[in-house]
Amino acid sequence: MRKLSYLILIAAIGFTACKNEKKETPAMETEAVESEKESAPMSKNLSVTLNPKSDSNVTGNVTFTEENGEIKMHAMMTGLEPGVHAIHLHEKSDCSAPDGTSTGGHWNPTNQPHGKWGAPEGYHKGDIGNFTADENGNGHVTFSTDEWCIGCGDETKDILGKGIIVHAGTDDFTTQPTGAAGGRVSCAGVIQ
Ligand SMILES: [Cu+2]
Ligand SMILES: [Zn+2]
Repeated sequence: MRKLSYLILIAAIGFTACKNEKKETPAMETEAVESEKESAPMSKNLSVTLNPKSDSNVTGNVTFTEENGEIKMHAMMTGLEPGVHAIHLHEKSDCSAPDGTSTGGHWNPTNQPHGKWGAPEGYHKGDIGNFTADENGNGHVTFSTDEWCIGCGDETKDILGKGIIVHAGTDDFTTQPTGAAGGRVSCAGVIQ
């Protein structure tokens, strides 16, 4: 009888230990997955709002998505004058000035001349280019590149902390260093 209860005791200890072990393992796995999510925040997906500048009515939304080392930008705007407008990344995310000049000049971390994106003579990393607003004042831009990143820390690629500016006029791709695109009618900071 004593021998039997001893066996039961061992069995009970064994069972408890086993149960604890089983409980702990999935709990630790869950924790690991959660901390992985935290260390890679929503940095691969960013959506920002364009606000009117220079007494315009131009509003909009710009999304950036990073996938396999490529950034896709999609901008949608309303309230534009029908016709061709420039859109650039400028060097600062500060949209506080009524005319948008607080964003500084074009984002140009590689010290290149202003130009058309991909031009052999050079171009700024912010030289997205021109788009056309329709007769209702709506415009949209899709743009993709592997020369940008979202939050990678490489100052020649990282768009975080930059500003998006929509211009009243057209980028001529030759006037230095602005493209003579006219006033700044809408602004967004590229911030999380
Ligand atoms: Cu600009
Ligand atoms: Zn430029």
